[in-house]
Amino acid sequence: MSTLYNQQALTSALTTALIGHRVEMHPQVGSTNDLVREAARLGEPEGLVIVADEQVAGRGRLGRVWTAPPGCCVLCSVLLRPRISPQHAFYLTIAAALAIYRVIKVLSTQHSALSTPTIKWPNDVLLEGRKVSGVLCESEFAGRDWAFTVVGFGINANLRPDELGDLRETATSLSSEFGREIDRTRLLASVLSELESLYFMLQGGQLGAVHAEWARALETIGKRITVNDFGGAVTGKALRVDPDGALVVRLDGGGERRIIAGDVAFSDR
Ligand code: BT5
Repeated sequence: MSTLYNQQALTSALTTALIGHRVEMHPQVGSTNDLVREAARLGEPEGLVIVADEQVAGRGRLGRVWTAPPGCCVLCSVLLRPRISPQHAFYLTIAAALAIYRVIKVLSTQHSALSTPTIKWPNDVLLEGRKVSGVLCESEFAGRDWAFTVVGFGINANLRPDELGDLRETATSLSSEFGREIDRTRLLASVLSELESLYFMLQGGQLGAVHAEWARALETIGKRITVNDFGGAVTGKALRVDPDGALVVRLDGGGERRIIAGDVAFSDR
């Protein structure tokens, strides 16, 4: 039986104080991140949540496409107006990935055959080594001040492997791994609750604790990787993440490189 996934059901399932004080749910949008950004520019207070059943222009980072067939995934954006220093903008990505990771980890404990989820630096949540969720945070600044961040995330909830098309090798869904339909309302309400508690930790200055939990969940550390940095591809061993979220790689050719943004692939060489 399909469970209800609409504005009223989500509003009643929410246990948050700030995130979701206003919820909009749309059958079809371009990108939920765009709608939240427009509202933010018009002065919308933080906490707005916009959800769509389908996106026709869903985005990943660096202009990549986020693919999700209609009616089966979680596609959501949240407006936040952090009071911490703009130099910590990356912590919103950390918090969102961690919120999703926490919820999927709890769900996966009911399935002893599955390994626990992991986070692939910086923003992918993986289940059984495949991407089940991605995070896209977009921030705007006013001078030195942090005006707002749109925290967007997609979670593959009820997707059959054949619906993943070309992504089949690298992506998965919760329903494929758990072998049952996922209640998207409860899933999203739980993620928003975790996101709020991590956001409150950040606002309260507990950046170190949030960073430490994220770092522990990263599967990337200790592995041999190739990462497409802005300056080209580099290969080496992922050593650690710095406090600003940068990935530190010991290069095969010697020396260390701090990677600020890039795509990691595991390398056997
Ligand atoms: C992300 O980008 O992973 C961020 C995805 C954020 C999507 C949400 S949905 C709500 C909100 N509104 C938006 O418009 N976006 C946000 P990135 O790390 O760049 O990963 C993108 C790559 O992931 C693509 O190039 C594909 O290889 C892969 N991909 C695309 N769709 C996928 C899916 N459904 N599941 C797994 N992988 C996917």
